[in-house]
Amino acid sequence: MRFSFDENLNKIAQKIENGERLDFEDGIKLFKTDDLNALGKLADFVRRQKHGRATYFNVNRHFNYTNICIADCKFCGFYRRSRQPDAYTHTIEEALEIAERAVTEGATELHIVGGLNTKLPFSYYIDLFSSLKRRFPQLHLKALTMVELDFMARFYKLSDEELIEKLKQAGVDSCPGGGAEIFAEPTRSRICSHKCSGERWLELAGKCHKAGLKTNATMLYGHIETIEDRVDHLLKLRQQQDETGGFQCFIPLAFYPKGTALSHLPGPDGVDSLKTIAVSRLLLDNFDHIKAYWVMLGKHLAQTALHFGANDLDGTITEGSELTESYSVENGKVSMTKQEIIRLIENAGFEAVERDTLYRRVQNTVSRT
Ligand code: V47
Repeated sequence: MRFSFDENLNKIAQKIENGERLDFEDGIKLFKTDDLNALGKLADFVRRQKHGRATYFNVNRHFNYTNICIADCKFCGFYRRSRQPDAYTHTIEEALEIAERAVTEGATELHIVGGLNTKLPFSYYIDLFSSLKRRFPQLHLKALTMVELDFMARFYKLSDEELIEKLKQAGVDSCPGGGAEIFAEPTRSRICSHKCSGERWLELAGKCHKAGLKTNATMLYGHIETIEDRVDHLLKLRQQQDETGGFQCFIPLAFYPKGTALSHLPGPDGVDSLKTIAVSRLLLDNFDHIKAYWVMLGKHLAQTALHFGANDLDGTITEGSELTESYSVENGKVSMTKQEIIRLIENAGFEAVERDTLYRRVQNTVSRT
């Protein structure tokens, strides 16, 4: 039996077997293939070479310190203007209470992001991180996207290096991958004209890596972007990873239109999401981890994505994150128990491994298999 009825995939499979790097044209051909099974098989082959059957998850919680934001992104249903009745900024005390609950529930990570809020003094951030770190030294603070860092450097008139150092000193341990959206113009300006450019996002990620902070990377897909935009995005990330090597994980984010200025769009379907995960695994040959983010994919599609190159399901998350609730396809529900995640992974034929943010195994939580 021939590997694929798509001749392009047969040629790409050969390149992968020979350990050759895929290029832009390969990326386009992968996205355009109709042979989903063969694409999945290729991605699964690479995933098993890297990780075998191990599939990671973590116990975490998201905390969104403010929903007030000046960026006005078309795909976002979370942000508010400061005068809107449901605009909020959490106090440090509230942050500590949320972290306390997270730690009691076994969380090893707090994922902290918020809007670009011009009402906050720089001291708010320093107090936030240093208070959390002082009270919960064992809790990993994965905080602030490159877009927030760009805003802070400009707004508080700090050099990038100075800013990163101050945040590290205050307790930030690593950075999440949000804000990358789609790097290519003119698409980026059409969906988030007030955010920093793709080049700036990558520059800041490189500076974090050089300062010893690991970061993640994302791509928002399924809105107005083209296949070319997606491949361009992935190759720019690959290039940055070649240069500074500090990306831990890539997370394709499925656009969820409800409640946004792009609510007339359908969002990506299941086949598109599986293809995007698989192509990411194949193009990003220098990324160890590809995350199937179940909040946006839905639990069952995220589980299926484990056969299409993903080796991470993200976390238990738990309720109380306004941002995750705004884009959750699970009817606004954003929590899973550890047992539920382990069951999803095992039922897909993989071995569940609880990890911390830096992908170290957490003792006593591996699956039965
Ligand atoms: O930057 C916003 C996206 C991101 C919508 O680093 C939306 O481990 C879909 O980056 N539909 C924030 N997506 C979330 C994020 C993330 C999530 C989980 C893990 C990690 C990690 C990072 O969410 C934003 C934007 O790209 N987003 N609105 C929406 N309506």
